[in-house]
Amino acid sequence: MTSSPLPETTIDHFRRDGAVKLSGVFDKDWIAELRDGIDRNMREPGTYAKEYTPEGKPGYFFGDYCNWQRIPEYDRFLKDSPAADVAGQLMGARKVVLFHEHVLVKEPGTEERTPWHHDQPYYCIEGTQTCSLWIPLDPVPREVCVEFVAGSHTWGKRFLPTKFKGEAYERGDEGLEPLPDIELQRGEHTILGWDMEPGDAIAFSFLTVHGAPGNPGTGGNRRRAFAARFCGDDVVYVKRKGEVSPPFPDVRLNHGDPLRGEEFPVLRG
Ligand SMILES: O=C(O)CCC(=O)C(=O)O
Repeated sequence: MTSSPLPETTIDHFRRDGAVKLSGVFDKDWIAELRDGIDRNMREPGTYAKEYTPEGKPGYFFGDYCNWQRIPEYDRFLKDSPAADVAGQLMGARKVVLFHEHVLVKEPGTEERTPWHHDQPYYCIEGTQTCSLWIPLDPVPREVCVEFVAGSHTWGKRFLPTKFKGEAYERGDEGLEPLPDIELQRGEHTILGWDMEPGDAIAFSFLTVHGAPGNPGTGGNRRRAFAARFCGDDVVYVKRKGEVSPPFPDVRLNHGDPLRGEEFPVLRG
């Protein structure tokens, strides 16, 4: 589905800051579709599902990805909602390819942070036209929202990945450096985050440094989020020396190939 043209200022802010809030881009039917999909996903977790909350701790932090081929609600959303068109406009891309979807649920009382990180160094892709849409399915106040370091996608840096449980990857790719302590340096950066309602989304580049607090769950609020990840014209598949996530074990592309095939459907262009 095509979306209305985004305001020029929204596109400019996405490119300048590496993250921008999009207000009211998905109607209530698409939000209901994704909520149904997450219900199904949590009832029937996939091969990669993770529970990040340690035994005995309050709340529940659940993550899973690469399930769109078996969860019809995700498949419909990714192919038929305005998401791919929105991402294409932001990236300035003619072609929009689905990379994958990622679900992150923090139930009320969850204490675990999502550590500060950026995504591209552990993704099996390279290129500049990248866009994740972080789509909350519950009201998310600013203090619970994912946060972004404005402009960090232009730092020209590649940071060592950190798993969501906080530990480093076993084998990082070559040439990666440790991420500075963003929490300690908060005052030195412009940190972006927003009050979010269902229907809103945050678009961000795969290189933008981001992290998220836990979810105290004031008023019993869940924090269900669906992240849809898209690539544009200049993105290619790469074989990394380090560990990648998602692993995509069945992909048979060569280093430098455009993304295509069953795992990476072309959604536009
Ligand atoms: O939802 C979260 O806690 C983190 C989101 C995130 O890291 C991502 O979508 O890349």
